[in-house]
Parts: sequence; structure tokens; C-alpha cells
Amino acid sequence: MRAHFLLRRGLLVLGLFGVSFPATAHAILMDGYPAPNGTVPAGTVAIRLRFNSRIDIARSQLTLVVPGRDDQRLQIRPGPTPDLMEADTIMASGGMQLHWQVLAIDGHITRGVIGFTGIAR
Ligand SMILES: [Cu+2]
Repeated sequence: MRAHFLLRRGLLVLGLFGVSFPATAHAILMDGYPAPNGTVPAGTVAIRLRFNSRIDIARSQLTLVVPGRDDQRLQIRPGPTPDLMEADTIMASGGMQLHWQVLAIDGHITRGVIGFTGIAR
């Protein structure tokens, strides 16, 4: 009975490691500009997204999604450190989204959406 309990507990611990270890290796968005639910002045905006790990810029994507317009795939470039993704684009006013997709050095792809608002200046 006790051995059974210990075995189950051991498997549970293994299970937790199995779930948490790969998750820490994936690229997770830490912060950036535009910030989620933030605002940017309409016009040319320097986008910068920071992740928790090195990212492979050549195999990552950033797309600007504006309601009523075609999706715009942005030209991305590495930032000063390997955990940064940068791009410049011209923002309209109104609500829009950045869709990011990133390949981390562990070979896993993560993606997410940042919703924000362009404010006319
Ligand atoms: Cu991973």
C-alpha cells in the first residue's frame, strides 16, 4: 500500500517535470511595444517584442492584422540581444492586432496575439 503510494507520488513528480520542463524552453513573450491592450501613436512605430529565450528570427513571423484590410506580414529583424524581435511599420488609428509566431532554439514554435490601439496624433 505504502509502496504503491510512493510509486504514484513518484509518477506525479515525473509528470510535473514532463509538463514544466519543455514549457520553460519555449519562447514566451515577456514584454514588448506595443504592449497588450496598450496604445501607439498612429504613424511609423518601432515594434520590439522580448521573449524569455533566444529566438530564430529567420523562422519567426510577425503579422499586422487591421480590420477591413489585408493582413500585413512585417519584415522582422533581430534586436540587440537574441531574445528580441524588431520591426518597423506604419500604424493606422483604431484597434488592431499583432500576430507573432516564434521558433525558439529548442525547436518549438509558439504563437500569440497582441491587441492594441493606434491613436491619431
Ligand atoms: Cu520548447
